Amino acid sequence: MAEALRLARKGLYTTDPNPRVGCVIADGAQVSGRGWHQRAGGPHAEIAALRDANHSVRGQTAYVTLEPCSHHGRTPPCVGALLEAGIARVVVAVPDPNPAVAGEGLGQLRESGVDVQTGLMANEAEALNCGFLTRMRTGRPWVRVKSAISLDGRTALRSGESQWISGEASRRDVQHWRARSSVILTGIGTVLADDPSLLARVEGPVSQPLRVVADSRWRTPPTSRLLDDPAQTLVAGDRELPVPAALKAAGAACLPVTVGAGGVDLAELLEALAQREINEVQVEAGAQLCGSLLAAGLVDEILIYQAPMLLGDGGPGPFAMGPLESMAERTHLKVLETTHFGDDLRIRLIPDTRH
Ligand code: AOF
Ligand code: ZN
Repeated sequence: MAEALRLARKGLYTTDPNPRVGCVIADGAQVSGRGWHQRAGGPHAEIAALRDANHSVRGQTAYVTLEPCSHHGRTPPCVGALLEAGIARVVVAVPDPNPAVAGEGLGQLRESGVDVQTGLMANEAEALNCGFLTRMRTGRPWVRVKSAISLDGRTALRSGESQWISGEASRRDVQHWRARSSVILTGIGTVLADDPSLLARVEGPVSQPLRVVADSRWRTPPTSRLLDDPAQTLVAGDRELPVPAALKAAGAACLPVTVGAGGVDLAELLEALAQREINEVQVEAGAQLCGSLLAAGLVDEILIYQAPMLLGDGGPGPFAMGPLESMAERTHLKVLETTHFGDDLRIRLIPDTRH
């Protein structure tokens, strides 16, 4: 299964909106076929592994990182192909919550007399497809907030100046997280202040994430760099206000949404993104948007790059939340992992639901 997960990771930047899936077919410790899903519309991991085996795999075991599919999607069902090949045992990391599959793949295999086991390396397989699994289970994408902070917890000077806090190694690492994302979400404040391009700059094939701007009053300049290159940009603004013709003419997709006192209705926006088959959303935005997402309970993961510098009083933190009245109001997080990138420390966290 570790090998199947390694294979699945080869599709990290390209399978969107499909999950990353790997498959190893083995006879005891002898591997006879390896495969992974490369892109939507292409063969699933199981089919690739069956094709890779150049002799009969009858009676052998298939290790798959996701429950084999039982439905006709863009391609025919993998369960049928595994049965036809005479696979005797299937070991699966996680069941597929896709309503078109949802246990039916495992059920059909069992009914046909295949020995089926699930849960092997499930944590690793969950992390690999956090977006796809969350979208299928909840109808909204996985949301990861990325932020670069100083040792004193600030993302900018009081003046707003923020280039560059994290070092080169961190900035290179961020590109990999962008490349695996379906969407990079930012706010109009960041667009007006920094005019970012938000492209994923990595080597090799990558399906560029959709850039999304939360822009209640449709202020995105038609001349912004976001609208200046081949990757797609979607602007979400107030459904009560007219969409500027110049914005559409500049190539932006415009999504009218509900806007309240705090700006764009973020739950509604995320749901609309899930309907467009968006799996992972990476938020690279200012304190207002990140704070609103956190307050609404819409943050699944936080990626912090902490640089060894002090930025002094008055600068913002990653999440605007106003002063707290008591310690009981603090937000608890759980550290998943800490890694060094050059002089910076990368901390990966998730909300701590025990509090
Ligand atoms: C697998 N192995 O490698 C993948 C699976 O439209 P299709 O035919 O590509 O089907 C996509 C769905 O199939 C996807 O939403 C997920 O439920 C499952 N993906 N299943 O057994 C694979 N990529
Ligand atoms: Zn399949």
